[in-house]
Amino acid sequence: MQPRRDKKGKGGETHQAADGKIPTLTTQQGVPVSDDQNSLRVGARGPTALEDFHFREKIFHFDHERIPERVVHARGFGAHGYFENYESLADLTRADLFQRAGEKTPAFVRFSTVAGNKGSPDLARDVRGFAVKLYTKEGNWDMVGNNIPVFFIQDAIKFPDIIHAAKQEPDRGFPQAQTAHDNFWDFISLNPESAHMAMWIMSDRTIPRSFRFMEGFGVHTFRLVNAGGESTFVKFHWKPKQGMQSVLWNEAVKINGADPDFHRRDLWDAIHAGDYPEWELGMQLFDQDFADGFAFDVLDATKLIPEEDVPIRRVGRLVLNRCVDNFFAETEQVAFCTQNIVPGVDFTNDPLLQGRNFSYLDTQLKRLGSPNFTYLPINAPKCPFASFQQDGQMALVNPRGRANYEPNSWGAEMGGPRESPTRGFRSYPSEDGGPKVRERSETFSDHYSQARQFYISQTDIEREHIASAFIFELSKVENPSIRSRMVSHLLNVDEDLANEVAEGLRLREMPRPAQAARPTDRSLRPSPALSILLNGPKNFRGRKIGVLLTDGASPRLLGALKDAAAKEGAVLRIVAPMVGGVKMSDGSWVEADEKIDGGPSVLFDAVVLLVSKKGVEMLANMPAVRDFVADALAHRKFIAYAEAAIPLLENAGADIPNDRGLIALRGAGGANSFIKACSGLRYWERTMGA
Ligand code: HDE
Repeated sequence: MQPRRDKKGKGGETHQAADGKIPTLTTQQGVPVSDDQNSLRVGARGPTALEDFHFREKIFHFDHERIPERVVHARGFGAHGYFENYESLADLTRADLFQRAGEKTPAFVRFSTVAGNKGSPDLARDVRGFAVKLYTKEGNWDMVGNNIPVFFIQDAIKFPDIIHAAKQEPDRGFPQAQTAHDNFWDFISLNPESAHMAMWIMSDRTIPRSFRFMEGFGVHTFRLVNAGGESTFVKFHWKPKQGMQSVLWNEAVKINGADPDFHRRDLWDAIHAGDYPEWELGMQLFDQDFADGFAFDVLDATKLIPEEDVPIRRVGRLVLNRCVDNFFAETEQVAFCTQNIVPGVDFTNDPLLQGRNFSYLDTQLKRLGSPNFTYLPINAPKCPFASFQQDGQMALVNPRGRANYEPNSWGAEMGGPRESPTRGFRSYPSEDGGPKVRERSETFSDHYSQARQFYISQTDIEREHIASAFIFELSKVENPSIRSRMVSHLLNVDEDLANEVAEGLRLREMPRPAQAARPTDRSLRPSPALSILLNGPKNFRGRKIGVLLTDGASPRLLGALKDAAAKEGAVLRIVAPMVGGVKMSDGSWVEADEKIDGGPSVLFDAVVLLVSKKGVEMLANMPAVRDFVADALAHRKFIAYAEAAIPLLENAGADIPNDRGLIALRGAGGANSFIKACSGLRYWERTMGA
């Protein structure tokens, strides 16, 4: 950094002046500012003068910095990238972005949590939003999805209810960013259509390790329409090339304290390091015959189609390679709307989707304050666009010429744009008709079969997590009858699960199974694709290792670790007693990334205890060090250790001779076998702890 020649004012305040290289500070009107440290006063100790237009403008603008946060999905993080199409899908759709192999379409993605307010922690147990804006050559296509393929409700008219119930309770204004409270489980237990989603949200899907390690889903059934007007039903999937991974609940709680920005920092760091996350766009394609024969209604957003029934065709990849320049301008102002689709894609009659198509425009107007939000750079199409919409607040793009209506007789120069029967969007002419009724279709009435299918598709570890999550959440519910009602639904899903949860809650009396509109179909086979652990990445790429390093540690071992991690594409972070660094055994210095109190092991996927004998004596009594080791063990992390670290492990209760998740570091061989072991992500065989 250049040394500056700062000046002091009479009161000792710092003044930094513009020069040939540093631009001059001005007002928003462009008037140069002489002093930005002092308001205009009548006498140095007197009242502030009303005519101080610089002060007035600065405070006025500050007072208006906030816009309403999103009513749901308030907390989010966005990044830019592109979608690359693998092969022409012209037989299926006329959507321009799918016509040519290798075609790249600019994209912006915003990940989010649903229930928490803008300042809530990243590791709340919650559904994650996965909203993708594709700036195609024929207009913007917004795929506003989630990281869970089903939803809580079947009809959009219930959306305000489920969201009210999930967010803070209205009398007390808490708890925020948690579903562990009475109102939420009251609503869920009175709405059996939520049973399937309840299983998903109690699974590890709602505590992802990173945005990079989660799937995305379009949820609803959509249509693809080709140039001949033929329609194919489609469900959209985003498959992370990095593989899936979640944290443990005990970790999530601690991460929220240690780094509430854990997910956004992770994405920021990965993109800045050039480790660009990728997802493949998957399509489940099916026709009317399949839809008619499928056991569930494809218009019901509480149901999925198992990948084993309709395989996923991977048609392209989404790469995120650029962080935003300005969080507010891009991540906050981006406006996704489900009704933003392009020629070649169309809606179905899913009542949730139909309702969403109505809702999103409203919410953008409320947030962004003007119908001209479409002209903000993050929202504007990147293809030519022209309409006769005009005026309104903040009209940034204004048509030239005399005509602001059509048809008109002003000709090519002055008359403005015209409709295009060939290129224009045409809705698929589906045959819809019937009496006007407020009625839920009977084909939506099976609430438990797929909830059960999800549960039996999980590994034992994942089932255990689901049961613990129900027990945790329902233990926060004050009203015992709500706890019991929830267990009555679980009895329709799986008796073992219901029993485990009832025991965990110490229910004194087992309720009768909830009355079911349709009995649970127990013949549905497990769908292995629904498990995270069965679909693990089997490598350690993009994961993070925390190395606890002390003075006197071996530079040779650190070098071997660095090489092994780099080969695997993993990141190594140094955690030390002091941030100023560590003096190694050969007298060299290693910079620290974190002081131990700020770098607990929950922030890493695996840890290394690279300490010297003297270092251990100094660390032994530090609570942060004890937690570092004890948590790493309890969270089933792979731990590499130098011999001097043995007392630290023993103090934390490690079973060194039998625990194969503990790897002794002796030279490059030790480092390599540690990194190799890490590809299992966790040493689940360790039975102690969380
Ligand atoms: Fe949303 N949803 N939603 N939603 N949703 C919003 O729009 C709504 C639903 C989803 O990063 C809001 O811009 C209704 C399902 C994402 O900016 C609002 C219904 C799915 C995002 C809205 C649903 C989603 C939103 C609030 C029931 C998964 C964040 C702010 C029919 C497929 C996008 C905003 C971003 C945001 C309404 C249900 C995903 C109020 C009425 C199902 C990822 O318009």
